[in-house]
Amino acid sequence: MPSTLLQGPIRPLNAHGAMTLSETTTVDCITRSAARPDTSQPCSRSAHESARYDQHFLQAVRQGLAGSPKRLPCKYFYDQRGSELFEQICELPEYYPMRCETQIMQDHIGSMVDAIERRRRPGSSLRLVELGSGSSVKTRWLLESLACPLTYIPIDISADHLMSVASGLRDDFPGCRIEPMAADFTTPLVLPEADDETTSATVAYFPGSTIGNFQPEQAKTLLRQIGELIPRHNNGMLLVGFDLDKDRDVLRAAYDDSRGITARFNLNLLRRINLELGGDFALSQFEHQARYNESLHRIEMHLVSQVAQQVHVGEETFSFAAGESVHTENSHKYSRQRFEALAATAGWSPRGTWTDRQGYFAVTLFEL
Ligand code: AVJ
Repeated sequence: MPSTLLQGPIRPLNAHGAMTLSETTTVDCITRSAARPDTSQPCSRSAHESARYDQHFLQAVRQGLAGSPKRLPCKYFYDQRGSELFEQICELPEYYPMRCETQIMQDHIGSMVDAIERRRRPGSSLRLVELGSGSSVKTRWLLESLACPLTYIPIDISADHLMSVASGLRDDFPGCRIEPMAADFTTPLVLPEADDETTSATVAYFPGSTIGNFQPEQAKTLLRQIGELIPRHNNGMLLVGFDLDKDRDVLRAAYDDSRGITARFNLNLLRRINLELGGDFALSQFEHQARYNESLHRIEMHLVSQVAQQVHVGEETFSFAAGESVHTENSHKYSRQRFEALAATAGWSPRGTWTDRQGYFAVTLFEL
């Protein structure tokens, strides 16, 4: 059953040829789990095998380094090494988001589930759809607490990892239907047909503050697309985690830790270009910077060229001035009000918000 879902085509929702989120040139990130490399391709390739380069990655790098200011999309952070470094980041004392969100799920799962259950017809089935499910760690609290019948649809671009996570969940939650879908959630998707007779509600789950990687306009488009996944008559809900605006020293430390793990994570992007696209970046000639952009309420990660230099990627040459930066990531921080206003423009109304004791992070339940 799930294998047919995995192999099935991902049909675009908008038949009018409108630009989808993933096609716009300004999109700079999708979820870390959605960005794992295609494991059907070897990781390092010689420069002569250019036909085997990841064309999307190559195209993004060419375009990003040719532009001014220079930038690279953060979704490419997460090869094997990058995913490991991100896991190390989550263990750092300075990096609070993962710990806070986990604490929120642990402490408030009861009232979150009550708020969701109130919207389902008694005895009917509920669908839980996760965008960029990765290892489905935080989802386990929901799967343990939501009533059956329950169908869980984890969506992730990394098909192999998705299948192994799904089989683990089937063992641990025999009462749930697990229907994995290998797809890039930033493209418009169509969910497998729900049995309308028995399914009375659908909850989209979007944890991890991945929403913060999108600029507000893109975030709005994505939130609207999530709403369009859910059939009109089918009580649509969205449970989303986002990072709250806070003291800028706390923010800066979270993205520029004293052990230099975040710096390595950022520089890994250049290492990856060297390995996979035939680049010759000298990593020691670039410095990691985390800047807090006050007016845009976001942390920006940059790689700043320490000297005037030329770098090659395949056949192409890119010139860097001393002090010139490559902008690699945005991580937007919201107040509750600003996030709710953004979601409202995409048709969502808040029904409950839960935060950690410090008020660093929030999880909000919205309804269509
Ligand atoms: C995985 C997108 C939530 O923005 O905090 C961590 C990525 N970047 N340190 C974030 C990240 C630098 C992270 N997200």
